[in-house]
Amino acid sequence: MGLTLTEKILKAHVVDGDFVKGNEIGIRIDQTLTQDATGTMAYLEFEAIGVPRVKTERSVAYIDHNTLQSGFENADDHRFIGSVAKKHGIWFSRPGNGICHQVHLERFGIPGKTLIGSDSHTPTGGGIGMIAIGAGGLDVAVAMGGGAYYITYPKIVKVNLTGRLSPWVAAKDVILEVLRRLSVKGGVGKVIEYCGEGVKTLSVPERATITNMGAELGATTSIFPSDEVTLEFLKAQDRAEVWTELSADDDAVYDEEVNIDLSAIVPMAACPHSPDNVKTVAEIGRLKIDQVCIGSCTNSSFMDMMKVAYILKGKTVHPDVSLAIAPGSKQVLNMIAQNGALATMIDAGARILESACGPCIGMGQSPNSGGVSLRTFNRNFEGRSGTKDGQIYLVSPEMAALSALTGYLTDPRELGDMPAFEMPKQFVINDNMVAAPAPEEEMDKVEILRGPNIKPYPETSPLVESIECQVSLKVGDNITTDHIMPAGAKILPLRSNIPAISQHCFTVCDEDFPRRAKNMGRSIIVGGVNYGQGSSREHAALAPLYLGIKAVLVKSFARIHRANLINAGILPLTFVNEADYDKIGQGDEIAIENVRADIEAGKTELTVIDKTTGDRIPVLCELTGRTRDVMLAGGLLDYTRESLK
Ligand code: MIC
Ligand code: SF4
Repeated sequence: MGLTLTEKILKAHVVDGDFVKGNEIGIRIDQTLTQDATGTMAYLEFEAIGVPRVKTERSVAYIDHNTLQSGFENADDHRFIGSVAKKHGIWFSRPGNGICHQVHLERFGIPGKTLIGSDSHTPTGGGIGMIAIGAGGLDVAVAMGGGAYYITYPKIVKVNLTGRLSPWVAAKDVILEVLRRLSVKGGVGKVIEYCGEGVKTLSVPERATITNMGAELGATTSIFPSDEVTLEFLKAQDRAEVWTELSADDDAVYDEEVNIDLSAIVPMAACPHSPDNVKTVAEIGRLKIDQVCIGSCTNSSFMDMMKVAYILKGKTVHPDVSLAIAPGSKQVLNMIAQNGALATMIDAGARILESACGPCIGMGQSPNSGGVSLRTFNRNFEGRSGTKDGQIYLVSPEMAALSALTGYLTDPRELGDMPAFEMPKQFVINDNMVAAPAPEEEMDKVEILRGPNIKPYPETSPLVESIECQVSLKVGDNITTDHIMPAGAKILPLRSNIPAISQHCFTVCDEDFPRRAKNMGRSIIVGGVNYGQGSSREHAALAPLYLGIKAVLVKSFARIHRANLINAGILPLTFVNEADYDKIGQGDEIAIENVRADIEAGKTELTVIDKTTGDRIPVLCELTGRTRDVMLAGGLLDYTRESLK
């Protein structure tokens, strides 16, 4: 029986566990990446683990999220990360060098290698045939220390691409179509593998747009084969030597199959407030817009920028629209500066932003009240833009650029004939904004620069004998990590200060939650399906940990967030019968008796007693050997320290 591409790469990297579907397997990690918003915590954890030099083939620390620097905090964090990187063998991509996923694809990604990153869009690397997975900061710290990364052996979905995209229809529309069909929870526990004749019609950046936004499916990762198109891209990056040809066997067996005819896809938009709320332009109708933002790790490649410049050439942005553009990397920005495309954008009235995440994570450019904003990004969760009632639509760069001129959502096919946009044969290469680590013999001389905003990891304790407390919060379905731990210009600077950031935990849903939870001392949270979707931020587990949350009881979890809860020593529980969700209310007194002994004994079904109503609610606590030990120890940090002793 043949193997899928995913299986081939996983098999070559498995170091622990049986290679059987549904099992937990540990894989060796070749590369890691961090960004600054999750990086400070990841490096504090790496320091706490106590391994002097990273053991990976390549680890890179990027600064791309918190680049507004409206106080001392961000600049301090950048210096901290830079100094840790220098000391411990990590490459440091300085602020201004670009968005982690874009730069990693250009300069560091290697087909067939494994990559984990403390950012949920790490699967962008699947665009060049990597198994690239988003993870919590602590998992990345452990991988840097040489530890395995654990995933559930995934189901593998084949997306068979046929045909070719019509003019002005984009890779963004392909992934929007996949999201429309599968939904934001359709990818949980799965790897999405793209195959078929249509693959070779897509360039590497187009493939990367698709794998990037696979994160919004909840998928473990997405991957494309490594073929001649990949080779051409790597050649143009002066990296042909890292190329290997990789694809699935012809007789590979998949768990599910989806067929997509590229020529049948039309321009679409994900409407507020979910990436899977996808409609065609015709279905949305004439929508007046206030703002357009082009950029983010989804759509900020050189080719995206060239298409945008072509559309803007000689025109002026509509008087009612603000257009902001953030090219994804220094390489992209430099190339469009050199070839004149940047001047074309400036001429049309675009507001040029630095190569960073920027508005995607609410760092500036929040739309006006109730404003309609078209963005080429990947997430449009409520409030994420920084404007509570902002109406965010996710679209392709082509649609964004044309709409910025017309003032309303416009189908880019109205542009008529499309010129042939050619991938460059040679990109402009200058890695002068990536600092190399100090040689091993000099690492002791490197001083770690710690600013006053950097506070230690919150206190943990081994799992208690029994849990007796109240329900401090009850929420509904599809709660995102942007609800649990919001980002934006005000809150992001607190990422290395858990006591301070926890004051904002869940305030999007309930302003009183942090105070209430802290007053209760210990409590649990109750939620619906797909709890914790979105970002990989472990702060969505660390802030609840700090506020005394002992367990989270929901209908179902998103993958990374569940792992982060376990890493933080918070019990992840799911209802055996989803209908029991209605039986338990906010403020109820609950008890989970002998929880430690039961988990130690390997029991997976526990009982939550609702002392307020008298109900006995069966719940699942599915922990394997390793995650069980992590939970008993009080979290992954304690467990790793123990196991290194
Ligand atoms: C995001 O897109 O939400 C982020 C900001 O990149 C996050 C990471 C973070 O919260 O720091 C992610 O996707 O993991
Ligand atoms: Fe940055 Fe946005 Fe990409 Fe997250 S999704 S890494 S915030 S550009």
